[in-house]
Amino acid sequence: MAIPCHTMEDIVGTLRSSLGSLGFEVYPFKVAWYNAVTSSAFHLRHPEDTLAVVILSTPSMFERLFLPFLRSRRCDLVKDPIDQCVTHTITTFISQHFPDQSVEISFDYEILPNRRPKFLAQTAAHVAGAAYYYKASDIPNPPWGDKKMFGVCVHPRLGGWFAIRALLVFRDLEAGPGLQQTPPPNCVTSREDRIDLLERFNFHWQDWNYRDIITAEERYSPQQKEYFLTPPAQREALLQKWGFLTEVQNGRETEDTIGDDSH
Ligand code: B12
Repeated sequence: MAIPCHTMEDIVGTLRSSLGSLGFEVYPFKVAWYNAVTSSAFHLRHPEDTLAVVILSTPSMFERLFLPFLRSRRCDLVKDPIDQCVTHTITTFISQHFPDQSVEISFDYEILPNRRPKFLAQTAAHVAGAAYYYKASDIPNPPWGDKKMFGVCVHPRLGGWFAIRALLVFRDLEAGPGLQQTPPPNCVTSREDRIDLLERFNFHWQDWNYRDIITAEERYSPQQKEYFLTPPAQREALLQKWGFLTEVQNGRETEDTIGDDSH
């Protein structure tokens, strides 16, 4: 039975203790901080003091949550399995723990009809103090001329070994003066290192070296690397090889395996 939570501290504490044990990190921020840096087309349409929370997945999410999710056979292979797992976990968690709150949930992979992402994950991570967002526009006299270079966030403990998964907006909750903005740790300081980082992310992102721009305390396991290095179209075959998928997920199984819920 969920206990209604009403204060920002309760909410953030509940999110941190529960989602933390599944391999997520949780960072609160105020809508005003995000809107202060983005152009109006990307603004979050909520009053400026509204509590928002950005959720990151750390390397251990794969073993703590994703593999058990696959074993629970909730995965239907219609959507990306990781997206499905994160979506299921977060939406279920919010409805069970905060039934009295109106929470708008957005996921990193959601794109609006106008082709814009529902939220700017990197900006949210930066303003919340989670991971510094390094952008070409911050580099004086950049060496690439007018070429469009995508920016990248670096986490002080995980380097690039993480993903930004979701944004929660607690529509009726004001964060108030108890929440003060802390800048994210700036761990790539020199111009040369920032150029190196952006070149790794833009020109060689497939080799994942951008993730090791600083020494990370935690990295993806060999199994997780194998999963993400497998092209999406071949992941179903990989999961089958690992023994996670049975024919039930393709809708072809007999009833005796349905309902085995070990999640
Ligand atoms: C569309 C998209 C792509 C597109 C285009 C990339 C892009 N950046 O536009 C493509 C397909 C190319 C792509 C590729 C990749 N992507 Co991508 N992608 C996205 C996605 C869905 C949206 C990005 C977007 O459209 N941004 C819109 C532009 C306009 O935003 P912007 O450039 O940041 O501009 C804003 C800021 O500059 C801000 N701003 C202005 N001033 C200031 C000042 C400050 C201080 C701050 C904080 C902000 C700020 O205002 C601007 C808007 O007004 C995000 C997830 C998400 N929901 O955000 C992932 C994301 C950026 N991708 C990610 C990754 C990892 C990748 C890949 C490595 C592939 C992969 N998934 O493994 C490659 C690498 C890039 C490459 N070399 O190709 C990660 C990055 C993680 C990180 N550490 O930063 C994200 C965050 C996904 C995630 N779940 O973690 N991607």
